[in-house]
Amino acid sequence: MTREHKKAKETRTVNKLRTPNKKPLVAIIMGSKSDWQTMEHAAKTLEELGVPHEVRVLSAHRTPDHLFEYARTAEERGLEVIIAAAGGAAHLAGVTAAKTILPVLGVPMESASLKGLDSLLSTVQMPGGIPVGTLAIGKPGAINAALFAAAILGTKHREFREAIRKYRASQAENVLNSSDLGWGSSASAKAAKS
Ligand code: RP5
Repeated sequence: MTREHKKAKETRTVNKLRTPNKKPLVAIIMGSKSDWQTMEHAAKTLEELGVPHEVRVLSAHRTPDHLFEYARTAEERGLEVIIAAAGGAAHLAGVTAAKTILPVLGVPMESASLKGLDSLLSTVQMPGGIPVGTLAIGKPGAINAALFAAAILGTKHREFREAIRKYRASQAENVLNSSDLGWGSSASAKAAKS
């Protein structure tokens, strides 16, 4: 298999519809398949919440015409929220927001040269009039973008509100289960002896 064939195959793998039986309500788009390692955390979180979604690689710089068409038709195709992730001179979220009135959540990718500060600033600093709701750099931003998307959907679809409630409860339980690290009691016993 040539390098080009391999690349195309990998891109098709990322581009698949994640919840094939349901109409996607959320789109995760990203500037490059190299962003997938981070953005799969958004997809996993949406899966956990039962939110139907699709994933596409689309670039503001490398495939501008495809991006325009995708964003322009997103609303009529039934999408309700778009999560857009890009790194470097990250225009993906802003350009997408310019072509749709759907809420667009931007996730700045951690870049090699500037650790994502470039991505963060170019995603967050939108001029007044075209908003992009920007999340944290990298994995936490990817997870929170999914949770935020579900919260937006939750204002209209009760099942996603309930899914977020369960997610929060299980998160709290996990923290409480890990809160006894085994040193608390012996440390206080030692302190009591001295
Ligand atoms: C951006 O450039 C992408 O979103 C990615 O984060 C970054 C690097 O892309 P590759 O050179 O890895 O394709 O457009």
